[in-house]
Amino acid sequence: MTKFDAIASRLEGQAIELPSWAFGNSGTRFKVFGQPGVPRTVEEKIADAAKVHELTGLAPTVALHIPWDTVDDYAALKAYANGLGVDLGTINTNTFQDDDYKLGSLTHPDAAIRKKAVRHALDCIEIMDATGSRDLKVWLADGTNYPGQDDIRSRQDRLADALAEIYAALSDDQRLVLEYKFFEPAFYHTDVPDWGTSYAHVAALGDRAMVCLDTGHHAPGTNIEFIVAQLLRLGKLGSFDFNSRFYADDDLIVGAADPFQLFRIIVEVIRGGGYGPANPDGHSGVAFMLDQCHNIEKKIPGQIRSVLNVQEMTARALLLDREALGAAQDTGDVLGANEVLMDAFYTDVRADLAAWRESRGLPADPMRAYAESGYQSQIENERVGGTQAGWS
Ligand code: PSV
Ligand code: MN
Ligand code: MN
Repeated sequence: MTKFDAIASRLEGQAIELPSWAFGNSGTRFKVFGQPGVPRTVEEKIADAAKVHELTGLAPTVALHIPWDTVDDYAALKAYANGLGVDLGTINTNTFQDDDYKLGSLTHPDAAIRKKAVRHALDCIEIMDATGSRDLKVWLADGTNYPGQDDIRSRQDRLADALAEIYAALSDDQRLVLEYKFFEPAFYHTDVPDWGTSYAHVAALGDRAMVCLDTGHHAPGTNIEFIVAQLLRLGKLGSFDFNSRFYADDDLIVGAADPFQLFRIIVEVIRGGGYGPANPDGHSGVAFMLDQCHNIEKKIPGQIRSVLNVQEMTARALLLDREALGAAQDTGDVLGANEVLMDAFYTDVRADLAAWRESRGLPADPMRAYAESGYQSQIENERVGGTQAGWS
């Protein structure tokens, strides 16, 4: 049995949730580039996500962002997704694109605006009831631009009260994941800037509140795998928004900027027991999601490449010889321990993965299979007037 054969079964069932918004047109504040064939409806976004799953077997669920993905009948949307072989996943709240939220949403100084933002989250929970989604993801653009603009301490208190109201509306099998980000769109301070603040809030809420770690939301040089290790140790790592970045919140293809960092993160996820399906109680099992935009490359191959990158680094992380690593660590063999880790990282698993995919009835090379499938030209011919992703 090869080393790869020994870990192959652990790749079975790996699931990476796709963001509906990755399929729409996107860009920066300088320019949104339109692409032919982009989805015009939520259903078309789901169809594109289903294509990624069909070719990779890695992406069984699609996250929705509300109100970007608003429909009349969410149960019908779920049935539509199921018909294409995928399901609906995390419901993302959006309290950042309404004039009322200029000074904040859940932290706003005006109670009426806070009430409106809480109402939005409660509406999202109703959507979760219809879609059967487990996770409500809350990311807030709340913050201030200038010192003294608002009382940063009071904002924490308002946030705690609002989150408690939202959390109380969840059913036993639903979770709240609170995403942090240290800057943008607010530039002086944000109200949930770091994992510690997110942790403080979710710990106060209860067992079904967890931290969401978006890999693009840290200061350059931050040791993200350390945060992963700590949150798993505390039982509070709920989910990832994966993407990669060179400078800011670039939302590039995960693993593109720094595959070694992705490897190190997944090593810690496995080490901390966060890899694999959730327990029956649904309280553990870290959700892998993508939060990306494909501004200049085609969307569907961008998503295929992304899930393959995660799979590839997962395979390498699973190959880590934990016994040899532990032995080297215990004897203080600094370079020996580092070598064991690097051996796993440098293992080229691409040929093994291709053969493994084929043995499971999937294309050996999903990127090529997509290029040859004719799907891209079909959607480019059929869809005229595609919509912009909610985020640009
Ligand atoms: C904010 O930068 C963020 O990472 C949040 O997850 C939003 O929901 C998402 O981006 C929108 O793309
Ligand atoms: Mn995110
Ligand atoms: Mn982001």
